[in-house]
Amino acid sequence: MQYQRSSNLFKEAQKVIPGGVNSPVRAFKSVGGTPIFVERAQGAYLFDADGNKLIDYISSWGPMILGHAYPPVIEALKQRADKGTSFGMPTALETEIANLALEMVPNMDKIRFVNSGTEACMSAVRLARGASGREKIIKFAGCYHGHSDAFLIQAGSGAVTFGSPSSPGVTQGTAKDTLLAPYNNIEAVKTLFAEYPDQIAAIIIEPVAGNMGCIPPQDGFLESLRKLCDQYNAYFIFDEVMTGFRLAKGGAQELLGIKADIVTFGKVIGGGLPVGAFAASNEIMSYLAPDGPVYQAGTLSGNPLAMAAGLAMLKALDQDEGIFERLADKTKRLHIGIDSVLSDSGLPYQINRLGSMISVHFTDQAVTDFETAAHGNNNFFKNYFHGMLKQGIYLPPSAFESYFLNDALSVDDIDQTIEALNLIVKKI
Ligand code: KE4
Repeated sequence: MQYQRSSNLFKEAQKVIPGGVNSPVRAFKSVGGTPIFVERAQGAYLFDADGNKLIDYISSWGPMILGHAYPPVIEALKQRADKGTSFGMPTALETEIANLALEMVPNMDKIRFVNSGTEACMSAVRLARGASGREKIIKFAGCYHGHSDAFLIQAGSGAVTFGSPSSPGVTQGTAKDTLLAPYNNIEAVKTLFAEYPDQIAAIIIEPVAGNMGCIPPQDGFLESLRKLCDQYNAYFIFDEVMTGFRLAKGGAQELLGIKADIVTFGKVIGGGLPVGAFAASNEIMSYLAPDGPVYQAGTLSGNPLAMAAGLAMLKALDQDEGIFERLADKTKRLHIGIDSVLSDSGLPYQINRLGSMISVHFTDQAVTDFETAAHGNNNFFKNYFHGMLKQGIYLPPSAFESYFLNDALSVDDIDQTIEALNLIVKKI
């Protein structure tokens, strides 16, 4: 496979777009090489600028759960476009998708649509702070909730001090209100609550982490966080931008049997168009403008094209009883296949999986949090990524990402992926 046109396109893009991309992970910084420019996609396949056909395991980082260019979504967009693309006025379509989403997701009464997962998480934290009158939040090292200042915080020095900015431009004033704990470490969270018993507005967590690779919660972890939130009157925010409408119809709340107070969505809910959302009880949502004092707004929030795509996607998922089991089965097949190849390779590796989220880590330690995820051998990962790419398999270009399987992937595609690994494993 050659990537000459992608290489040329990347050079052109770099002249006018920072880093040549509109989101950093696309730039292949952590795996090196030239990012692949895609021409089009169909089902499980990407067709890049050089005409290469690639089996896609990122599904646009989650949204394309039913495969690319899913016909009902495309048809819904075509139908809707002729009616106009944006009004800045309410439409019945927003109520229709809101009703369906709230039927699918347990335990929520109202939902507000926004334009990205970042916006959903940023708004959810503001809502929790406004409703509680408290200022601090707890997040977990390695969890990503979008690029809002409050989340771009890394573990500060010392176990329980507040975090420090992980990006220039984020102020110490912001950082002091974001407390960090290691994922799967309930003792660290107990210590934070003991240190700041009446100052913590919320815990925000990826109920199944996908931004350190895939890291499932250990038994009892989420239940213990739920109890701590109840004990200290803090809100429990599930960031389901990745897991929502992917792990189950009702997302991680349904699959793991845990009730959150506020849930955020993105990715799948928009059918590939820019949609985020956050949902909560009537009581919590009563604080949100225009009913209440917590301000949040957006010119393109509830955009009719995005709502049409999201509604078509949610309808398809709602009506397909077997979708989530099929995705989990395909992911299990991939897991077994990768395991069978790597087990004979002499390489240190871990495979984490839950539902249709999976990741491979080149380390001999169990990967249960950011620190253990960071022990992965990135050289092995680079060779793995590029070796598989040469075989026509497009994996996430970072060891700190989850794979996202889609329903268009066939058993043959998965078997071809395993065969590709078999062919390149000696070069890792
Ligand atoms: P967006 O603002 O990118 O729509 O969503 C932010 C976000 C929030 N919460 C979780 C759990 C997320 O995974 C994300 C975004 N995910 C990344 C992939 N790790 C998006 C890819 C990118 O940044 O380009």
